[in-house]
Amino acid sequence: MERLFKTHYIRNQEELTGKYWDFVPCEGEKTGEAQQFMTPCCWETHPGFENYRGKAEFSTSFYAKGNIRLQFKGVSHTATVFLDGAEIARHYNAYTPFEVCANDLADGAHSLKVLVDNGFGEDSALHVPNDYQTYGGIIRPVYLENINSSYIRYCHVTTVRKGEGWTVKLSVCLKNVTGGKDACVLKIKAAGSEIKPVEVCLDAFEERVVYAETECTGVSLWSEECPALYFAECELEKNGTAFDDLRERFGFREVSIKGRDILMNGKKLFIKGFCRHEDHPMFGCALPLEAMAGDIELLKELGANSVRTSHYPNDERFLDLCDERGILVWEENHARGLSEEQMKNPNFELQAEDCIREMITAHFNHPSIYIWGILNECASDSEYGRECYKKQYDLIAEIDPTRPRSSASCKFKTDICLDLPEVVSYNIYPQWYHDTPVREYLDDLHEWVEKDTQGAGKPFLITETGAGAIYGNRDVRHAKWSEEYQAEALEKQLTAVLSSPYCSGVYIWQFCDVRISDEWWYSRPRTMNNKGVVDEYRRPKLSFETVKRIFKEYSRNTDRA
Ligand code: ADA
Repeated sequence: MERLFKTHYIRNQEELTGKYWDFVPCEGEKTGEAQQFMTPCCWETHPGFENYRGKAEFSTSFYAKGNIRLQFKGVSHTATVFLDGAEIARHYNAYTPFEVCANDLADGAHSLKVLVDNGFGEDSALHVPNDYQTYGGIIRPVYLENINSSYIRYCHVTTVRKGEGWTVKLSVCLKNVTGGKDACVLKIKAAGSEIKPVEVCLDAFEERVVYAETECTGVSLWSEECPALYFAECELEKNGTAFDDLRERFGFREVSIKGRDILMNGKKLFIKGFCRHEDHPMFGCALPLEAMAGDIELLKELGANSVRTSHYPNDERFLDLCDERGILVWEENHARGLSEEQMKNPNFELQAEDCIREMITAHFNHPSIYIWGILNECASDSEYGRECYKKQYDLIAEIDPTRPRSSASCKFKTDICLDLPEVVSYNIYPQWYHDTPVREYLDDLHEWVEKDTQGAGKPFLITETGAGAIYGNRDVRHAKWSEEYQAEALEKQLTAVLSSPYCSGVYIWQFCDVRISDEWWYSRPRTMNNKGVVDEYRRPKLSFETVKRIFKEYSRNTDRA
């Protein structure tokens, strides 16, 4: 299933992944040698392709007739799509979905080929050698849909409190795939409340957003403790017959900022979270649903109430799980540690903006997402960097003004962007990269933010803190890289942050150990980032119990603000 709930009752949808595709590498010793790879997959998990970087072809075939839409949930990192030999789409970025429509297919078998590239170079501004692995492959599912004349591209739902009830605002995007006018009727139901049908006449190939709203009372709110979910159902009808539909899921909740607090439905959020990469030795970044659900169980067991999708938009099924389990999500666009020079790559602006647009369009309705993040640890200390931050923040506000924005900074007292977002966030590593006592370091930093910047008076989050430990490395000296050292460092870091009167919470770096780009070997034993509280196989380190204990101790700030 595409999501954790049924998205269509009328539109016919077929998963094209979940089966073997032909795989042909285009580079190296095995060039041209066809193999069979189960999809979705990362080729690095296949014998002989563990270190393959470059281009490769994936192909399959399907039966269809008439107009179709292909949905690619994630191809890492550049996809060129060919249908029956003709190029029909190109997309950059592993972590955001894209779609392409094709018209008037003859009744019968059709070939689909995806040329996938995970290479590094000037063309790729966001996927660069980094402290995580850029895998190669069709990493998330692909869907084939039969389309009539027009279809519902997306439906965005916003809930706004109104007195004792709620106003539900909907933006429904319709697209006519044909070269002629298309007159149809849009029917919408939100949380069971029916909206007056809207007549629309779309011009040839027109894409149009239709706005509608309704009032709802007596609904349950979405919260960490009780994550109530509702459906918005849209149908397109012609001559009394429905021919397309889309079902979306949402929650009744409003996020706001009041002074130093982030509120959800008027209640202060107190974040006890983890940064998580999509990574697993058996699957690369193409985790199946069961493995994602396993991670959620471990997060719950640890007492965490939030996940930061470091450093890119996540698989929407993971977000569905967070919606269902009441886990708050900081979702961020794709970028990690880009220098000013890297941000000056001619492709940077467009690729980062596309990522933001695609991320918000696809994930708008997840009630668990309470904040959008951008540009983790990029050049927020330079004038050029600031321009980039400003543009990206402005773009988010334009597409989704309902959520606060932030950015995880490592620029200590040189950050010049703290006036831009609603929430000030810092990644700090006392007790790992330096030995300053944590509280001293934190107080000093926060005092500077309050005294010398326009970040003063805003909520303040620690978006990363942590220490490395090699699984199984126990050491009487409690030296760095031992499990003992990590547990002790996290105890100091978490206690200092969670007991400080001005922090809205903390994200531990990180949930599990992850593979990194080989280029980063010198500072990373095993060419892994070893700061996980569980290792790559999800085996708990000593720090697991430490974190669990501390997260349980700090369950304050849950009163209404
Ligand atoms: C940074 C960065 C993470 C990771 C971490 C570390 O803060 O945001 O991606 O690299 O440091 O392990 O040092």
